[in-house]
Amino acid sequence: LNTDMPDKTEVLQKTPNTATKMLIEKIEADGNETYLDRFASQQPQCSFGLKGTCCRMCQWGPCRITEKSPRGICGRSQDEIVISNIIRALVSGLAAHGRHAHEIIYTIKGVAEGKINLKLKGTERIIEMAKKLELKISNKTPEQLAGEIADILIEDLSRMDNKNIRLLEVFAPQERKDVWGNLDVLPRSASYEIMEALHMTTLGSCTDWRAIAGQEKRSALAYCYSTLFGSSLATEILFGLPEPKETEVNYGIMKEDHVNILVHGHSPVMIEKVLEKIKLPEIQQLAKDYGAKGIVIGGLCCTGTELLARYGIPTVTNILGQEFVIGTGAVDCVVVDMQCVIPGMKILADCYGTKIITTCNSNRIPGAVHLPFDPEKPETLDEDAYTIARTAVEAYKNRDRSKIKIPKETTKAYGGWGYESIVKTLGGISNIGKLLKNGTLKGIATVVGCNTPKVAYESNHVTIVKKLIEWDILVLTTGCCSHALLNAGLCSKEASELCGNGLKKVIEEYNVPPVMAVGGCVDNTRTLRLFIALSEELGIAIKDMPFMFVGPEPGNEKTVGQGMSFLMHGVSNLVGFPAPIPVPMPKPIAGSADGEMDRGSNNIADYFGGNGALEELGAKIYTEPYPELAAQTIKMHIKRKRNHLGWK
Ligand code: MSK
Repeated sequence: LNTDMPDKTEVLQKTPNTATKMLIEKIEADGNETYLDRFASQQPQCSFGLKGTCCRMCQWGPCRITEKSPRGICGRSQDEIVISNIIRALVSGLAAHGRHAHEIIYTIKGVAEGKINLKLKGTERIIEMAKKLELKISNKTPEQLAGEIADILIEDLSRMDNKNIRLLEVFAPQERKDVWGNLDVLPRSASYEIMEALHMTTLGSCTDWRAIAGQEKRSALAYCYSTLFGSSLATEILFGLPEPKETEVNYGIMKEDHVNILVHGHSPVMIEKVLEKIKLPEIQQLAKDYGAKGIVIGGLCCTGTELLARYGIPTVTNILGQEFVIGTGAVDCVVVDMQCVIPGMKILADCYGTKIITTCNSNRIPGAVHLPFDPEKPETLDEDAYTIARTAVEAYKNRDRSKIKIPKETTKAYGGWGYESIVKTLGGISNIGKLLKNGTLKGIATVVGCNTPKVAYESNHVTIVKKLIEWDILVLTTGCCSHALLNAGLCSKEASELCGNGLKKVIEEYNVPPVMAVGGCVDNTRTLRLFIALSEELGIAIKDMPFMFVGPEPGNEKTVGQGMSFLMHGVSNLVGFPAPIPVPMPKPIAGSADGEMDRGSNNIADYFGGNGALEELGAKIYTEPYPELAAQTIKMHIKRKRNHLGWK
């Protein structure tokens, strides 16, 4: 694989994102570097790291597995090392989403107790959850109920005794609960499973890779129900249910004669307040006093998709686009909260005079202005949000006008879908079931996840999805993938011309785009809820439905848990790159050392990519880095499911 890695020239030729081509060249001409340069200087990447056969879980090592030395110093086998690396990546992602959930849930508590000056906008979700959790509803205000729900969600994050995660009990389908119960992988809480996963994989602990794989399943369920469901539902309690919005997205939404403020990260609490302050006449006037015609807000990564769903605020780009957008020289300020803010962005921000403001104590950046939000110390929230709004606008006066070049591209988008809005717009669950059964829609794929420098920027996302919609497969998307698809115009009704006849009919009849952007990375739960509801409606287990999870360009450790969450529900995965899950690879890694194994661990590769997972969960992981072949694999998978059901 190392020899196949794209260089800058190939990225320029193959990326479908026309707006970034000019920026890649501009940044280079300005004498600055991006991830593309750093990626090139990292080649060839360590083949042991790529296969997960390097063990760094004690201080005797690092140990690497070869034919000459098939065990680590402590005696650990390649199977134990590979599975330990996988589970450690998964629980890092679980910790990240857990920290996200913590902030949102404690914000609900603060609002419910009258300590945080925000309103709970999601009454519908509060009532639904109160009923599901069997809370006494009569004579209680939505705030009281929300406070009680928050307490349950906190317990789901932190429980130490042997009880099940409550959200799993109330949202998971019975068929799956039985499967997980029989496998003995029902989790207690996010915190407990992180602790246990790290404990099992430290020096001198568990040496049975199957037991560690069991803990991985347990951790994946904690990930899914405590931190994904927890964050996503709590955000809906706080800010209301998402409603689809028509808007324009892409780099061209920024304006040279306006203050351009970008918002970035995952947890949109502080930014909610900042938006409120930006609307104040005195802040608007301040922008005019500095000579700007107005203020533009643009979204990056998952905070961006959150704001698109709630206010129709345009999104601009994703994790690997965050440097490109700084290279426009037109960004006055980026307000960041947590996760996926790469250090390279700050390096470029210093080159282009962009101010960075950090708002989360977990995400400090040297040289940035730091005004953190802490839901347990909310006293200065309004004051800090005001300072952020003012500081961002003031940055406009220092802009170096000689370095500005904004791509012209803007793209129509119809994004911001949620579970309820999808079901309602498509005529109800039973109607969606009918569309699937009669073949108008051949299947549903959730295509999600980060970008990877291992392919030309955004190329795998866009190539795969164009094929899927041509074959009448409805696509739901989140996170950085959704930015690629939004900017490529695939989340607009105009993309109907690229669709097969069935999907075209659905677009016309129900006024929906072929690709529905359903939020940030935690909002994959919206897709999961749709899969669960459809399976219950049709009386068919999810594992037998024509669904697939697709992660073409995995990056963050959080992506391991995303795929595993769907796998646990019986939804097969198609991932673009094997590491750190060493499923059977299309070809050996080039540049491997003499005597090095072609695959990290045959046992684990065979388990996840073969009969092991299939027999236990009814699903498996396919790996395919080449997008045309990946699309074919998805098509064949969906076709097999339909044939099995006797659907044409
Ligand atoms: S932001 S986790 S790079 S999707 Fe959610 Fe994008 Fe992946 Fe971060």
